[in-house]
Order: sequence, then structure tokens, then C-alpha cells
Amino acid sequence: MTAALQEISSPPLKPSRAVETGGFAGTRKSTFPAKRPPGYFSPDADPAAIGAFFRANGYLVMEDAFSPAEVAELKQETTLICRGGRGALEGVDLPPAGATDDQVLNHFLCVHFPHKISAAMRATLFNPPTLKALTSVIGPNVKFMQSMLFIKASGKPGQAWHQDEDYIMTRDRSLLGSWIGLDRATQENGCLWVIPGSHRPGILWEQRWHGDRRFDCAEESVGFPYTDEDAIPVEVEAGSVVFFQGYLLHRSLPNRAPAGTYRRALVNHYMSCESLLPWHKPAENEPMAKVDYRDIIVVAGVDPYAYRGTKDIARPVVRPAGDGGCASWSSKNLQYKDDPE
Ligand SMILES: O=C(O)CCC(=O)C(=O)O
Ligand SMILES: [Fe+2]
Repeated sequence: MTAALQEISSPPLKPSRAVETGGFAGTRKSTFPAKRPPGYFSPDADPAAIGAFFRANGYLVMEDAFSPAEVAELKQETTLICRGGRGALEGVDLPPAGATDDQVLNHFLCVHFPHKISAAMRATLFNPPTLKALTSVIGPNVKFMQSMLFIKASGKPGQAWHQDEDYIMTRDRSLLGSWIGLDRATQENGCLWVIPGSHRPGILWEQRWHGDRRFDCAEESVGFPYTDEDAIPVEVEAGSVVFFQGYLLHRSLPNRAPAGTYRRALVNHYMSCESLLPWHKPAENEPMAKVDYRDIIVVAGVDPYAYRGTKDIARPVVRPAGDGGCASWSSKNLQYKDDPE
């Protein structure tokens, strides 16, 4: 952590839509952010309190889930992955040999499926405080299917409003993102923002190209009955985990912190083992109702579909960041709002 990032002070908190559900929040060690909205728990918190807050609000923070040593290891591993030290990455040329760590980290916004090439990233799936939160929220039987490593160097864009079930669809709305902060995440460096309670209608809102350079190439959800004023920043210390429901509207803004700083986060996605995962096209003659993506890892309890076996399908791949425009992301002719007429 550089001195510059340590000194960032956060704007005052505004009133939050988050519903206070009461209950024991545990014993707190983290000191950042100094003033927390509701929903920040520690690993010794009561599972019933964790579950109640999550059901009402669609997110929660588990502070101090990863130790400083674990976070340091994950940051080293991030640089190694970006150097190509854990194998090839589809979708981008690797930085040149001899590049500095900063050059290497600036080369990427986000690497998908890092757990496929990194034992350290894979080990995060079994982090005990994470498993406690997962089983408090999803139920006893939990499987994992996807990881993303966000690097987000200073100057890089955020992600526009979206719901993760737009991309990874479960049959029982059990998708859950586990967003592990590897750097202190602040409003300045592009922390996550959520609209508390926005998971409750259970609607997947329309998505459109946003034309907004603050965001990467993925589409933006529109037409929902909330405004940006309803959103709250989820500022966290490195080592904290933000858990959020697959229908929760969330976004992040660009990293506007000084050059040479990062807002790294490793995100793992989980769901209940009871649901099939229709996450690939049906094979020829395969009914849609049978589709079940089996490149999964069971992290808690039992998998009633274990008889189907597992498969090794996903490969690490780099997400387009919009640096050179988003044309290659879509066949549509994508214009930005500030493009000259
Ligand atoms: O970290 C971010 O900027 C966005 C993350 C996100 O949308 C996700 O993990 O689902
Ligand atoms: Fe997301």
C-alpha cells in the first residue's frame, strides 16, 4: 500500500437504504472505513445475523476474512499471473519480457478464471470465514463455478450497473459473488457500489450499451425503479470480503487514485448445489432443461448431481477494457456519448 492511498479520506456517508436487521456483528478488528453503514460483520458473527442482513439487503461485508499475509501472497500471485508466469492467457498479448511490475499490472483490467492456473487463487474458495458466510446465506450445499481477478490500475474504468445473474444464471436465484479486497477499496480508487435491497424484486432488468467512458465494455442495466442516489459505496479494508446476491444491482467507478496504485479484487462466484447451472448452449438434441455446467467445485456439503461427474472446461481469459474502444466486444457499431457527431 502506498502512502498516497493510505491518506485517502472518504466523503461523509449519506443515509443508506440498507435495512438494519439487528443481531450480533462480532468483534471488529478492521479500522477502515471508520464509519460503516450496516452490514459489516466479523468472522465470529452469529450466522443467523449474517443470513438476516443478507436476505433483507442482498449484500454484506465480512471483515478480516483474509490475513495480511494471505493478501500479500494473492497480490504477488496477481503479478505473476499477469506476467504469464502461470501460463497463457487468452484474449491478449502478454507484456514484454523485462516489463516492470507496474507495466505488467497496467496491461490488464480483469483476468477471468484465474483459479484454473493458480493454486493460491483456488485456495481462497475454502477460506473459513467465507465458507461461514456462504453457508449462512446460501444453505449447507454450495458449489463454485467462476472467478475473476480485477486489477484496475489508476485510470482504468469501472463496471456499469448490472446484475450477475445476467451472465451466470441459476435456477433458484442463488448466485452469490464473493469479492475479496486485495487493496483497500475506496470511493476514490473505484470500490464496489450496491443498491441495498435491489435483489428483492427478482427481475433481470433490460441491459443496453452505455456509451460512457467511465465503464468497461459490458452493458448497463436500465429501467429499474432506483436512482444513483439509492446506491451506497462499499468501502473495505484489504482482506475483507463483500458478498452480494446475483440479482443485486451493483457497479464500480473508475480508479481515480494516483498513478501506480491499484484496486485489486478477486471475485469468486458460488451458488446452491441444488440448482442446475444452465451456463452453456445445449449440445445437439440436448433439452434445455438438462443443461448443467459441470466445471464446478463443491466447497460445502453435498452435491445431489454428483452422479453427473465434473468437467474441466474454462480457460483463463482476459476481459476487454475498452482501451481501444469496445468494437471488438460486440458486432454492433458502439459509439460513446462524447464521440464527435
Ligand atoms: O470489481 C468491480 O469493479 C466489479 C465487480 C463485479 O461486478 C463483480 O464482481 O461481479
Ligand atoms: Fe458483477
